[in-house]
Amino acid sequence: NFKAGANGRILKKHCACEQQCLDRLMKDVLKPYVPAYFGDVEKEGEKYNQMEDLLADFELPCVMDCKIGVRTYLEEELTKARKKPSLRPDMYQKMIEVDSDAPTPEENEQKAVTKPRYMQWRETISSTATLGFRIEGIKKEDGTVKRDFKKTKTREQLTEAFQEFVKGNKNILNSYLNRLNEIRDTLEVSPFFKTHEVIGSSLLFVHDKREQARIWMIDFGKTTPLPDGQELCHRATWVEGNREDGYLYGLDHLIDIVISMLAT
Ligand code: 4IP
Ligand code: ADP
Ligand code: MN
Repeated sequence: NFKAGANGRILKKHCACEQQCLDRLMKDVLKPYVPAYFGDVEKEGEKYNQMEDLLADFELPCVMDCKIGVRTYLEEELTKARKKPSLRPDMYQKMIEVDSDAPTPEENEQKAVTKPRYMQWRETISSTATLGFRIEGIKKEDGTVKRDFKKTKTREQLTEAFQEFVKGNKNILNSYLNRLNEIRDTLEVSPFFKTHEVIGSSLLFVHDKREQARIWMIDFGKTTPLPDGQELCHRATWVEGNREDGYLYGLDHLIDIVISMLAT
């Protein structure tokens, strides 16, 4: 999905939806908190979006990807699955690898599940459904990647994972907290954020042993504009049709956990 680009840039497989978001974000108050976008390019017959490599200024970066929001799939994926359910054997396999008791008898017979069914299951076994965010993965400075956070669900489990990520370093934690507060303050006044449903987007945490620590918003492949005149509050409960994403609901919890960690 990714390719190294020229001078501190990366190439991500092109997606028109993400391109439109990045174009709009470059003109929004959120610009400092998203990777700089340099338009699309074609390489070896494939189209890419070209953006700033957020790791470029770090020395052996530690990286954490947290997916924000209470919902991780689009409403249209629900409608589609209802009208014309497409069965996903790959998602059934991913499900039984984590919990062989999770599928219903019918799903076991089909050896397949629908996409929203899988996504909702992922939301409820992790912290997404209750706290509005989850850890997707952590890369340590030695380059090793840990992805087994699928069942990381409680405040205590999240605190432990964060603690291990920063290795108990309070300077780093404090820089992260300041950055999270800046991002929240900016989201609350951003015209882009008011008018877009932000699904499947992550906050990317990056620090190194020089105690440089920053956070950016990434992944706008499922971020979609609302119809003219409609706005989201991003904290309200999602009910089908209202398109609420729980982005700020999740960010509030994330900030609250970091504050508690700094207090102890
Ligand atoms: C993945 O599930 C992630 O949710 C992907 O989201 C999603 O891609 C995949 O759907 C789904 O299979 P696991 O993380 O449990 O493997 P992301 O890309 O944000 O990580 P979408 O297409 O929804 O962005 P499919 O339909 O692409 O398989
Ligand atoms: P996908 O849509 O395939 O899930 P993402 O945009 O979420 O792709 O990116 C996947 C991973 O790639 C992130 O978790 C992060 O580690 C890395 N990444 C994404 N964008 C950047 C960037 N601009 N600079 C550096 N690393 C990035
Ligand atoms: Mn992603």
